[in-house]
Amino acid sequence: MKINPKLFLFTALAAILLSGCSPVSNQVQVTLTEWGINLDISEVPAGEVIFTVSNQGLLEHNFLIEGTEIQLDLIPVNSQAAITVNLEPGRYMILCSLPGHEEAGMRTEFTVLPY
Ligand SMILES: [Cu+2]
Repeated sequence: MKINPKLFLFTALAAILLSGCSPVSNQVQVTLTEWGINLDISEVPAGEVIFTVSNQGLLEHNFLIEGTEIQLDLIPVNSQAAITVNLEPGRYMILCSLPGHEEAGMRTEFTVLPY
């Protein structure tokens, strides 16, 4: 196949421009296991944030953002739950509040960037 150099350049430029202009994600994929909380991204812009929380452990877990009212109650094994919240800029702790779970490692930091 012959590649048209002009078309190639245009496509490359378009790809660069599009990636530069795409909005920062406000969706966070959270994975719960024994004993940890993993986030696919640890920073989001302020405003609406969608957390999708997947329990890939062998025990039930919950999801709580320390210092807020934001909480998802017990998430069964092999299930996922989602919550949409509004967050002010700042640093937050995400944890599982079941007895002993936070101490065992189910705690992680999360940053909401300024407007
Ligand atoms: Cu837990």
